[in-house]
Amino acid sequence: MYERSIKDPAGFWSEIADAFYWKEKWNPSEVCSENLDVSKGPVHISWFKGGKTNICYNAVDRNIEAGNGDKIAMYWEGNEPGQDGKLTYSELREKVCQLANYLKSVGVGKGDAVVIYLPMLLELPIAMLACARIGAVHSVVFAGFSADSLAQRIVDCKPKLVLTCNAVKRGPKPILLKDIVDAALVESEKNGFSVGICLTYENQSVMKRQDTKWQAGRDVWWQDVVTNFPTKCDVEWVDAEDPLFLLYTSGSTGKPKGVMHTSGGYMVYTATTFKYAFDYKPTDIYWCTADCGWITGHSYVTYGPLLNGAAVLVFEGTPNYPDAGRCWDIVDKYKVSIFYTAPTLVRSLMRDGNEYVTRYSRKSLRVLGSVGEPINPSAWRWFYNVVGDSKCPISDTWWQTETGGFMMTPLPGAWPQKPGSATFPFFGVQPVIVDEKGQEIEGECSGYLCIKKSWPGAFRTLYGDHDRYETTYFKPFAGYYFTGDGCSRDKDGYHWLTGRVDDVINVSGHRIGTAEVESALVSHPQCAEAAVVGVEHEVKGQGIYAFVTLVDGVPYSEELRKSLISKVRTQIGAFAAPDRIHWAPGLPKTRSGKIMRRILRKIAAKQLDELGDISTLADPGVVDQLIALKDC
Ligand code: 6R9
Repeated sequence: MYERSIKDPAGFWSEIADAFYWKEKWNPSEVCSENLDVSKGPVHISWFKGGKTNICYNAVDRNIEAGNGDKIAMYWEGNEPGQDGKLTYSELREKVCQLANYLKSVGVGKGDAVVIYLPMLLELPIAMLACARIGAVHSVVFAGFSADSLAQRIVDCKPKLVLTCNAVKRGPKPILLKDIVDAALVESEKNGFSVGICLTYENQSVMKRQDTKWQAGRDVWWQDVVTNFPTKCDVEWVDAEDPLFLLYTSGSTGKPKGVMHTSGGYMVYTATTFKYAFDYKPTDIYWCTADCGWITGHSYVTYGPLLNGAAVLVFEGTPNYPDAGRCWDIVDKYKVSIFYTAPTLVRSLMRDGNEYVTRYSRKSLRVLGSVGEPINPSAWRWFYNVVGDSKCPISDTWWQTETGGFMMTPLPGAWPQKPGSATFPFFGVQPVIVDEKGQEIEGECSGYLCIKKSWPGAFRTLYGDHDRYETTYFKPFAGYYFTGDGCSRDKDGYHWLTGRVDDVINVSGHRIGTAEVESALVSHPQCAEAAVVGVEHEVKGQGIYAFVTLVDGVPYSEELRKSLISKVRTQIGAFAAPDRIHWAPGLPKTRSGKIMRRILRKIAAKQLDELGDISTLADPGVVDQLIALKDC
């Protein structure tokens, strides 16, 4: 199949796409059209041009029409054990239609943006599907982002409406989401954009409506309006290349990038990757621990599985609440057969000991999956031997927000695995490893990972900034999509991802731009300058290590350290809080003023005998000062 997908991509993908419902078929001569080479004109990618479809119809209605209306589409397990729910495909369609009808009634239509800031309630995938049904463009913002980050995204995509809920509990801790949204709406208004409607779901088990701050005229209770609408709603047929969603992700500059995915290619790609990479069978119960606020939750909690008619488990809580056995308790409760998670979760549960795992049967498990960062071989082995009882293959799926779906992954049982390797490319994907000059290198090697040719799930642009799209992804190596990752290939042709080669750090599988953290730190009135690097972290993969130069005369203090960290929490979100602040009287800079991060990374990693050549620094003395202050 792989060979065919490369030799005849149009034929290969057309046959697969034929299994979906298209209101109008695509133009057979335009299955794929692309230019990835900036020297030949603007970069563009399109798939199934001329086709008209709807991903919500294919993910929901098509399953009902196939006779599976009574099959469970989604199970919901709440934060507290014992709190649960479920929806059949028919019930899911009713909920989606009611919300879609409400959205239409307030003037949301095709092409309009809707921002969704919700925790993992079923209302989150329902909201995504409702937007897709009427051709609106959803932009889900992970509900761990701060008010400032939410405001920045709102100002960029100018939604007709924001969807949220009043409060949520994460573990033992209540979080007042609506307060965060209120602050974000004030902030976006200051920046010239005001949101007309804030549709708020009353999460009654956590907070009653009378306790929720309210702005009459703007705020509307979900339960008051949505349930009054009809449970049927016509589908808006959209062009294959119409936008489906925007998802903001971090880049190497401070401003997040609005990654844009379109409808047709994304639909075909997420469905196909899901089916093969997890060896999906209709009897499976599938659980992906990702939040819908990230791409994994878009492609592999919502669209990919539902497009296959799967039963998906949505989990609101955290893996160690009430204790470290929660995941396996859930696996047994629902008889989960496919379990897809991140290395950071594996490492953190591994630390808590085997007892929490072996206490549960886990006998329903069949396939395991990993995503977000390279999985280190010791975590891989623990996942395989202890969690999977040495019988479940692990699909180590390498991909990105930009790629829409899996790019490299083992196919369970199809070829021998190597712990820590994402193995080989998925159908239609042609990875190449290039050197600094952009020359492809063959055989056993390591270098920069690029992709030759497009694939249906590829992102089509960065919202409102096609120039940045070309500059970031297509200019570094002419003619290729540049992933931002380093990669090596071994003698058997297996691929080993070695992490980001740009200024992006990967903390617990979350991408964070060093520039974003730096700009949050320097917005502190007592911070003169900051430089952030990633440092190895036992559980999170990478931790955030910040070198901070204070304004002249300000003394170092514990209080100041805390207030710098809290600045990052409020500007980005708690998940981006630095693990270490290292006071820096000065930063190592070249004579042209460029910070030499290479040196900072070595200092952070305590590899002081590997600092390399520091003679090109404007003031080599700063290195000794930094080392002297390492324990401050
Ligand atoms: C899906 C997702 C993308 C970056 C990517 C890479 C890292 C993801 C990986 C992996 C090694 C894997 N990454 N999966 N590295 N092995 N299986 O995580 O998207 O948030 O955009 O992050 O994550 O560095 O470039 P996103």
